[in-house]
Amino acid sequence: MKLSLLCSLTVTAFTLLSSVDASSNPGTSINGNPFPSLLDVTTEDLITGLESGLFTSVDLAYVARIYEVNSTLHAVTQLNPDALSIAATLDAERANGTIRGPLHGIPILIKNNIATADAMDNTAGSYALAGARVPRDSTIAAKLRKAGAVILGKTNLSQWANFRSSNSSNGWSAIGGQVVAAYFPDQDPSGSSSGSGVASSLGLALAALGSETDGSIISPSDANNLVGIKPTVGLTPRDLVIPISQHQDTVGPMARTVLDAAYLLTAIAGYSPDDNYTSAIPYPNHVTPDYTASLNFSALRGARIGIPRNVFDSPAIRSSPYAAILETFDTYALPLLREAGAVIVDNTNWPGYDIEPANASTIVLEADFITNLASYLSQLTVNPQNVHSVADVRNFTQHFPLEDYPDRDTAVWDDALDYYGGQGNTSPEFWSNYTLLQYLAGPLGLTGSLTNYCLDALIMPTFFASHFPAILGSPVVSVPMGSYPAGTNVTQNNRGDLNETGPGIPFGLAFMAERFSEQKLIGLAYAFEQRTNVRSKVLPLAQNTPQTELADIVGHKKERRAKL
Ligand SMILES: *[C@@H]1O[C@H](CO)[C@@H](O)[C@H](O)[C@H]1NC(C)=O
Ligand SMILES: *[C@@H]1O[C@H](CO)[C@@H](O)[C@H](O)[C@H]1NC(C)=O
Ligand SMILES: *[C@@H]1O[C@H](CO)[C@@H](O)[C@H](O)[C@H]1NC(C)=O
Ligand SMILES: *[C@@H]1O[C@H](CO)[C@@H](O)[C@H](O)[C@H]1NC(C)=O
Ligand SMILES: *[C@@H]1O[C@H](CO)[C@@H](O)[C@H](O)[C@H]1NC(C)=O
Ligand SMILES: *[C@@H]1O[C@H](CO)[C@@H](O)[C@H](O)[C@H]1NC(C)=O
Ligand SMILES: *[C@@H]1O[C@H](CO)[C@@H](O)[C@H](O)[C@H]1NC(C)=O
Ligand SMILES: *[C@@H]1O[C@H](CO)[C@@H](O)[C@H](O)[C@H]1NC(C)=O
Ligand SMILES: *[C@@H]1O[C@H](CO)[C@@H](O)[C@H](O)[C@H]1NC(C)=O
Ligand SMILES: *[C@@H]1O[C@H](CO)[C@@H](O)[C@H](O)[C@H]1NC(C)=O
Ligand SMILES: CC(=O)N[C@H]1CO[C@H](CO)[C@@H](O)[C@@H]1O
Repeated sequence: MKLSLLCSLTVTAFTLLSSVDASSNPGTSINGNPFPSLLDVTTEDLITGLESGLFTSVDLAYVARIYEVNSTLHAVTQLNPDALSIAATLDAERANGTIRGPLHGIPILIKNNIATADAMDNTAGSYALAGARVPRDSTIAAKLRKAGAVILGKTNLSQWANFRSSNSSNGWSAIGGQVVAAYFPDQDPSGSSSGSGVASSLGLALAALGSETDGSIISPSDANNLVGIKPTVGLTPRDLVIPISQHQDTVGPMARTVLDAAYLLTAIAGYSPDDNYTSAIPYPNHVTPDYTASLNFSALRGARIGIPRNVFDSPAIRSSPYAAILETFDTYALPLLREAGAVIVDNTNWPGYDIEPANASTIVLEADFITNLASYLSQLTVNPQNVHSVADVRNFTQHFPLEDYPDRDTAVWDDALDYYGGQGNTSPEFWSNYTLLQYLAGPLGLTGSLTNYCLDALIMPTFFASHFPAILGSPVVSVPMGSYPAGTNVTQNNRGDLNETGPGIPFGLAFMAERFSEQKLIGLAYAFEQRTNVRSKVLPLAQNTPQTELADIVGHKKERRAKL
């Protein structure tokens, strides 16, 4: 109250097109209506085409683009064998006048840690969970289906959402192989929602869902030229999503535009009795808003926006390849935000960031993982490898050759089990670390700077943005901001098998504020996106860009079914 007064001053069966037969190719338009390019198609393009009968949801359940890049980019681990029949049902509903909502008949991919009670596995990329079954859809998947989305398949990821090894690579999983991003040779896709990032960036579906514990939505959105919304922990239900941490995990959209991401967030947000963190949703009767209503071209006018510069600006960064991100931030984003009417308040620093103990946040996540993974595993109705705990999963992983142990070690679990004694999240050590971090990231960090400087929001380059919002469970919206310029030094990941920096690799700008501030952040992000349109200026490499377009699919008579 006081703050607002003060601040008011300011599978299996699929349509696969083996080749495009020019004689039966209906061309790029029907009745003068051009087909939108699948690389950049939006929800509204698809709705328009579906409403006018230009194409059907069955047409949209295309997998030809997935097949074009499956052997090189490994973005998708599994297709939904029911997708075509689901799409046909939704087409029949539409023909009958029943439209479930804006996502009716729209293809969406989901990360392979979001469970579905159908023919698809939910493995987090590990053979420890191959063949495991859940008793029902996760609430997230159920909400997508209710909204009419066609779940086209599951995306590859950093195995266990990057919570296993100290010697792995972003986007590698035993089951899915190595995800590679599209903007540079052997580009590190970032992670852990790596496949969701690559799939959404290349139009393998309208958009994808990812999950984040500390960076796993916004970082691959950063590296893949996408809009990523990391929702407040508790805004989107996490039941039957393979967990790391109940305190930090959240599921959110990775899309090509703010509007597409807002449509998806609107569909998946909401209270669920199966995830009691959603009881923190602050709206009357827990009814979440229509986030598409938050898009506002003028949202930046008068907005007070802070920059916690101590988090990302240092001589070391300035003399690394990452300096290009800071250059773009300072010389492109900030002037543009000012022109749009924002009041930029620089150096709204986070002192808590400089005094955070090295292992505290890992200790919290490891303790949560001990408790939360056991809870997930206890819900399985089929558990072929008989794994019930982190200890079981570690033992399985260390003995199963395809898990690439010991090269990809199990250091995170070793730490949790051996170094910290396998204690779950009710131990006194857990709570003292947890409460310390809440203080550092809150009053001495994000929420403190919002209050003390009377800010509406905070910004920083997405690459550096995830950590304090992760600790607090507060939201981040990332929007494309630019790409590494010509001449950028090519640098490798820790294993030397992927390129992390190099010319043309995208990066984004992150908007942050207090918990449940998504409406505000989406408004600001949209105002930035509409003035920059970076997404359309940063293009994937030609050899990584699928060529199949709707004109190749619609009305195509020669279909064949393929197994994958
Ligand atoms: C990719 O899909 C093609 C079919 O288009 C299939 O022949 C090939 O085996 C697949 N490659 C991989 C690595 O899955
Ligand atoms: C069409 O709607 C009618 C009336 O609601 C319903 O009886 C019928 O089953 C529907 N048909 C389809 C194919 O959805
Ligand atoms: C929330 O749910 C978890 C797991 O189901 C349970 O352990 C916990 O007691 C619940 N907390 C509250 C406040 O209901
Ligand atoms: C859009 O943002 C501007 C600036 O904050 C505000 O004055 C206006 O009321 C907003 N429009 C809507 C429809 O919310
Ligand atoms: C690029 O690499 C060269 C050679 O290692 C080095 O001298 C230069 O400082 C690097 N530039 C940046 C921005 O990292
Ligand atoms: C942090 O954890 C590592 C083991 O992963 C341990 O070697 C190190 O001593 C720990 N540091 C502190 C300050 O606890
Ligand atoms: C560990 O895995 C091996 C191989 O699967 C199995 O033989 C052994 O019984 C397991 N050990 C424990 C303690 O579960
Ligand atoms: C980490 O992975 C690299 C690349 O495969 C390998 O050369 C190295 O031995 C691994 N390190 C450990 C400690 O296993
Ligand atoms: C954090 O947890 C570690 C390991 O259990 C413990 O040694 C340490 O005292 C805790 N730190 C705080 C600040 O509570
Ligand atoms: C990295 O990029 C260079 C081109 O600059 C390319 O030759 C190389 O194969 C890529 N991959 C790795 C792992 O270095
Ligand atoms: C759909 C798809 O691309 N599946 C691939 C997932 O990754 C494995 C291992 O790299 C491939 O064998 C599949 O074809």
